[in-house]
Amino acid sequence: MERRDFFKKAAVTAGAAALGTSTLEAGLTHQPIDNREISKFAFPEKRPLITFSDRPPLLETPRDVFTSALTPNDQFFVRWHMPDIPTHIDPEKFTVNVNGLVEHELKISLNELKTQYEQVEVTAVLQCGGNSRSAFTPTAGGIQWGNGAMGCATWKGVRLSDILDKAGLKKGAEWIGFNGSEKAAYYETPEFIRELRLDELDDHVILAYEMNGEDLPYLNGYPLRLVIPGSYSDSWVKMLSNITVTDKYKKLFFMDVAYRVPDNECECETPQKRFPKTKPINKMNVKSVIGYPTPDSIINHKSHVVVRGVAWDDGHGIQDVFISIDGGKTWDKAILDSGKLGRYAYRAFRYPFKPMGYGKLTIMAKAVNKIGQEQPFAEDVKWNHGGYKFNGIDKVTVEVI
Ligand SMILES: Nc1nc2c(c(=O)[nH]1)N[C@H]1C(S)=C(S)[C@@H](COP(=O)(O)O)O[C@H]1N2
Ligand SMILES: [Mo]
Repeated sequence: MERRDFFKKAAVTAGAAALGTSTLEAGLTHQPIDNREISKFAFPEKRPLITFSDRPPLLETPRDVFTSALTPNDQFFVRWHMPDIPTHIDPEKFTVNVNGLVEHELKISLNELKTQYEQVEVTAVLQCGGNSRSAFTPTAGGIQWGNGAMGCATWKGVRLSDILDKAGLKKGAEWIGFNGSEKAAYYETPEFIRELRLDELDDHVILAYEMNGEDLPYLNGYPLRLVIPGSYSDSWVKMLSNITVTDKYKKLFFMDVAYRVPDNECECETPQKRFPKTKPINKMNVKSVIGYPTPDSIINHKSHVVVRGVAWDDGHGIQDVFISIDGGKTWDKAILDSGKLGRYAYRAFRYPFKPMGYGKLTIMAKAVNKIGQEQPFAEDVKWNHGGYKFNGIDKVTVEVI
């Protein structure tokens, strides 16, 4: 196994923006949700992507990538909270540690993970809870993501439950904490730690070392990350170094402050009247995104156009995707792919049609899942101050000539 060195890779990537430099403006620029600029710089193992910040790296996938059910690793979005990410990881020496309320503490090497546990695969959507945040009005605090803080990959690794079985849970074990390997830049900033209830974790939760048949890219959490199909990716801890089992929930910043929505029926509030009680964002709601055409597409009158995109939910499964080309008055069924990637994956859809008019044409997509939940019109999505869980009907306006 080769030693992985982020900077070596950086050196061979033309025009690479290495970690630790700050060539781009940080963060919170408000670009329109649709036409976002792709950076001239590329990070190691990545193509140029929409770049909000390079320290920490915040990279969004452009819309036109969402025409097929799997997202290529080199175009997969990236989100880190802390700028100080390890840049050298030795796969021979790396271990993930399991401790706390367990019978046997474990230090598992990558090699042991790959040889001493059953190897499993799951194709699952990884979506930030703040994906599409820029569609909220008034503006909700946080990175103003367009629709590309998401992707779908086939993850390979071992079941978390198999590891916990090997460690043996002690009586009273109720919570499980996961640490990433990166450090906060200032001592006041909390480290990236997530806690989950043991009874929320089912057999689909894995520790993954592979993504779409390759080692995880550095920026997506090499060498090991948590994969929780159906849940927002905020809990999918990257560069996983430590797993601690406890009897008590600890008040941690990322659990108790971030990634929460109002704990009421509509999960909503107003900027003037914030709802006092909150709950974790947890499961994903039903959503779809159009990958083609894009807002800069020019299409020909009476030509054969195929609208393409992806739809997903938290694992109930997609029943239908409907397309409207008359501003949402009438809807027609799109054709879905076979669904053979499983219930946690994107369903790719396509919808062939001939544009009969001229000028501006708006195309909308609406997904419905197997339990009848459907996307609301974007205008009807309820506001929350964190800007989480936006799932309004997607629309793209093109020019017909
Ligand atoms: N160690 C670590 N894991 C992390 C984070 C982080 O900052 N550090 N961010 C989380 C958030 S908020 C998201 S959206 C996803 C992003 O995963 P990606 O960069 O592979 O797309 O990682 C999650 N896991
Ligand atoms: Mo996120």
